[in-house]
Amino acid sequence: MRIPYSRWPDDLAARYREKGYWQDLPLTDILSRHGESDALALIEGERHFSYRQVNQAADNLACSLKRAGLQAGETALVQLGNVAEFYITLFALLKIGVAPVNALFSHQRSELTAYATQIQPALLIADRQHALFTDNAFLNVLVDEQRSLRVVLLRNDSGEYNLDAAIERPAVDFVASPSASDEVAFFQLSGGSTGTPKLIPRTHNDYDYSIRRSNEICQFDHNTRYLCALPAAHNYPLSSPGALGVFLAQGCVVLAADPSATLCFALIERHQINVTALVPPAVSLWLQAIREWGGNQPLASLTLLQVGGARLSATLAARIQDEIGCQLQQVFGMAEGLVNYTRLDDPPDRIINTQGRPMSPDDEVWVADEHGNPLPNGEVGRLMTRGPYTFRGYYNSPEHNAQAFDRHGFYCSGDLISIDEQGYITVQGREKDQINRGGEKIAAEEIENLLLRHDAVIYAALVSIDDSLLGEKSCAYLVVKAPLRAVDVRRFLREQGVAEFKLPDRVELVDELPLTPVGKVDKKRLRQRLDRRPQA
Ligand code: J2J
Repeated sequence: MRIPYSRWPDDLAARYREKGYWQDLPLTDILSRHGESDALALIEGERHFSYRQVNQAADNLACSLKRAGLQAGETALVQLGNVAEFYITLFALLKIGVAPVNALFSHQRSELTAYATQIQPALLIADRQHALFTDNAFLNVLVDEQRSLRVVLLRNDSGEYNLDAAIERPAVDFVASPSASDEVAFFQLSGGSTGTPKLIPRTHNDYDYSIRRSNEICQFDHNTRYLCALPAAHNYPLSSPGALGVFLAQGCVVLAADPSATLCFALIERHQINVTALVPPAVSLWLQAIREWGGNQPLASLTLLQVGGARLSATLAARIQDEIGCQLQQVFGMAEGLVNYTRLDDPPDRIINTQGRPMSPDDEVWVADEHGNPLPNGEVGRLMTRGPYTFRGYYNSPEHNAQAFDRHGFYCSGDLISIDEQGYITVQGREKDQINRGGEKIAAEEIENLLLRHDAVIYAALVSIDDSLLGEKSCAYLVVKAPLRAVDVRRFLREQGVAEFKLPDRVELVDELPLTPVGKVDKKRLRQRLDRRPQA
C-alpha cells in the first residue's frame, strides 16, 4: 500500500538524483547506521540513551506494532512532547513503513480530530500526561469516530495501552521494512492559513536531503551537543538541522521541556551544549535573564545560536554575539520545505540584517508581483519556490493546491520578501491570512470558523496586533447579537478544543467589519484601527 502524494515531475526527480541530493536511502538510516555505537545520542532529564539503545528501543516498538497488526502504508497519529519516546516512536514507525502525523503537544481535541479525519490513522500514540488523555473520554470518542483506528498506545499508562511495555518488549527476528525512499515517510504540519489544518507529505529522499545539507551548512558533527528546547515535532528543531541532523552526525541531543532561561541555562551548563535553536521571543527572554542574573557564564559552551520561525529584529540580532557570547545564525524555513540560512562565515551585517539564502543550489526561489510575474532584485513581492525538498502539494487538498502552486509547480508560501544581489532574502511581511505569534502560527480562518459557532457571533475576523515580546498577538473583531466579554470568547474557544496559543489575546466588539471593494473583510484597515486605539 502506498500513500498518495503529489510527486515531482520525472525530469526534476532525475536531476535531484543525478546531483546526489536524493540518495534513495530511508530516513531510518539516520539512526540504524549508528546502531552498533555506544556513543551518547539522547538525554532527557536523568535518562541517557546511546545510539545502540535508541535503535534497539525503536526496533522493539516497531516489532510490537507489527505484532499488533500494523502494516506498511498505514498512518499514525502521534502526540508526544519533548521526551525520548518521541524519537523512538518516529524511528519505529519509519522502520515499518507507517507514516505518522506528529501533532504538537499544545494541540487539543480540534486539531487532533482534524488530523485524524484527514489521515484515517490505524494507530494512535499519545501521553496520559496530556490533559486530553488523562481519562478515556476523548479516546473513546476518537476510537468511535475514526473507524480506521485499531491500536492505541499511551505513555505513562500502566494498563492495556502501555507504550513503555511495547518499547521494552525485545524485538525478535525483526528486519526493518521502511517505505520506498520516494514514498511518504511522514506528514509535517502546515502553519496554515485555511479553515482546516493542512498536512504536508514528506518523502524519505526529500527530508533526508534537507537534513544532510543543513548539517553541511551548520557544520554539525559528532561533537555537536544540541539543545532541543522548541517542540520536538516541529520542522525546525527536527530537521534544520535539528535533532535528526544531530543523529545523522552522531552528536548528542539534549531535550528541554520548554525554552525558558531558567531551564535551558542549567541544561546548557550541565551538558556543555554548543548549539541550540530558538524563536525570537525566547532570545529576548534569554537576554533579559543574562542582564538580571549578572552574565552569560552558564552559556560559555554555546558557540552557535540559531534563530528563526518568525522575524528577528536587527536590534535583537545585534545583541546576540556580545551578550549571549556566541554566533547567530538566522533560519528562515517552512514545514513545506524551503529553508534559508545565513552562513557561518557571512559578514556580521548580513547575519544581522537578512534571513539568509536558500540551502540548496537547486532551490529555485523568485519574487512575484500580484499577477505572478517576476520582479527584479530588491523589490518586495511574493516568495515562489520549488526544489529538491520542497513539497508539491498538501495531502488530499486539490482545491487549495490549485491556489498555492503556479502551473510550473512553484509553491507560493504567502511570505512577502525581497532578494538582494547576492541572493540573500529579507522577509518583509506576509500575505497569507496567518498570525505568527512568536513562531507559533495561527490560521485566521480556522479560529474565525470556530468563533462563528458561537450563538451570539454574527461576523468574526482575526487579525494580528504588534507585540513587543511575541512580535505579533491576535485580536478577534466580532460583530455580535449580544455583548460578549473576552473571557467568554476564550472560554468558548477552549471548549471547542483548540490549542491555547490560538485563543485571541484581545477581543473587540464592532458594529460592522470594513470590507474591501471585492467584499472581503479588510484586515489591513482593522489592523490600522488597532494601531490608533489604546489597549483595552
Ligand atoms: C521571518 N519569518 C519566518 C524567519 C519562518 C526552520 C525555521 C523555521 C521554520 C518554520 C521551519 C522565519 N523570519 N526567520 O520549518 O525548518 C515564518 C514564515 C514562514 C513560516 C513557516 C524550519 N522563519 N518564518 O517556522 O512551517 O512566514 O516553519 O512561511 O512553522 O514561518 O512556518 P513553519
